[in-house]
Amino acid sequence: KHGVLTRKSHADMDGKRTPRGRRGWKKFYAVLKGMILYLQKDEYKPDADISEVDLKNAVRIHHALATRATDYSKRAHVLKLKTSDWRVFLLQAPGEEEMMSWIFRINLV
Ligand code: I3P
Repeated sequence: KHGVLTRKSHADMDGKRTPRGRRGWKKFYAVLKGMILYLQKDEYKPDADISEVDLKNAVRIHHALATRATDYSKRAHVLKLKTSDWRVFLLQAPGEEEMMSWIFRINLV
């Protein structure tokens, strides 16, 4: 599965709130492959190598949990992704259906 997702980092690996200066929203091209959600700078190219920056932004979603971000109301179609290493991301999808589809696919892994 792939598509545009806009990401906000809410908590880091230590479980603490992501500090100010790193809490901004950033748009990515998301690709879910196996147990990894790649958040890429550019559009998906099936045969292209993954750049170093894109690898750094990749999120392991094994044992992660995706839910609708019911406690976040500033933007619409936002899901909350909690990873097994205690990170928390807010991910905004382009629409409601897309958001539901990402939640379903992430939790299926
Ligand atoms: C953050 C940025 C985010 C904002 C966040 C700010 O600043 O303005 O858009 O979240 O507020 O800290 P920075 O880019 O310097 O990290 P919202 O869009 O949700 O308001 P927050 O600290 O209340 O999460």
